[in-house]
Amino acid sequence: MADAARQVVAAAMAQAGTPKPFTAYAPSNIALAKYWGKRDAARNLPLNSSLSISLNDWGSRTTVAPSASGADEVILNGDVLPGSSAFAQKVVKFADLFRGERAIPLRVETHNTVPTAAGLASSASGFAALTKALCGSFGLSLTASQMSIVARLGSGSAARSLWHGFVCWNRGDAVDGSDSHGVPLDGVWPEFRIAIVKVDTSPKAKSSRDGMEHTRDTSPLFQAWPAQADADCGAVERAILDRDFVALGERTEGNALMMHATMQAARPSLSYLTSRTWAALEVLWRMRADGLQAFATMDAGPNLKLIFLEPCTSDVLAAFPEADVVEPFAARANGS
Ligand code: 2P0
Repeated sequence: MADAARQVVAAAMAQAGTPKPFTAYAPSNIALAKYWGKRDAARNLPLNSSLSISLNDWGSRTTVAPSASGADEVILNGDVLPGSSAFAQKVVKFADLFRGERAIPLRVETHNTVPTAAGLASSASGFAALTKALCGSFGLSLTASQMSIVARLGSGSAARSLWHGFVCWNRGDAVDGSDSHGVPLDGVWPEFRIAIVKVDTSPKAKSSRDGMEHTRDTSPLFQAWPAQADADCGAVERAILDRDFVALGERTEGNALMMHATMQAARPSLSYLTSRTWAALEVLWRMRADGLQAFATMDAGPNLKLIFLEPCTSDVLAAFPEADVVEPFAARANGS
């Protein structure tokens, strides 16, 4: 059966040159309206649309080059990885999409520019940067939308990491996934801030991929999710276009808590949130009752991401002194 991602790569690779060293950067992203659940696991197509904010110079910088050793080499943050490592295997498998049957050994070096202490997953920025670097190395002239389709195959959230700022990943309707890719929203919101509140650094028990499959298959609450998630995505987009921060924050937090509620109702129950997450939420909710306009969202892990506008920065940092604050629309460092 047709798969738009594989077809885009195969058609472009028919004209490809020999690989040259090429470096690309992609930002990490946080979903304000979440992706949780697939309608097609083989093509990695989502049940619902999602919308994110990119994290500016927090992301992945990846260089693809021919391998001098004649074998694939995968380097992460300066460490040469054994071929048996899960990361190396994912990278090699993704590069195989491009190489097909051809023996083209590659050296793939990735640096994550997200502070390790932030406890953020990097598969979104990683697969987006890898897609850009592979395309650049082989001299392929794919559009950003086409690269988003290809990156999606590596990791769904990577479809949103081809752009800075707010990005909507439309679920699309086509069976082959040709209309399931990111679309950047126009405009900037210079006062927009994200604080990463790290409450726990232990590794997650279940991957997102397994977690969303388990939720879809066993949670009686999940049947309510796809329609509500699409409605939330539309409402988040409208709130951004209207610069209505409270509407945006309320939808964002409600969407995240509903996603986690579907997991809690799974059988057996799945929870990425810990007592520390809930304690931090209670601090936030008390402050909000006192007038602070900050809202939380949580992904497949216990840490919180708070969204707020610049004038609230000192109040947020007073309550969460360890938080890292990201300015998504600030001038970017060289190369990002
Ligand atoms: C999101 N997450 O929208 C949601 C919210 C986690 C919670 O996308 O299976 O690594 O590789 O497509 O993209 C994380 O899942 O999953 C994710 P796959 P992915 O950001």
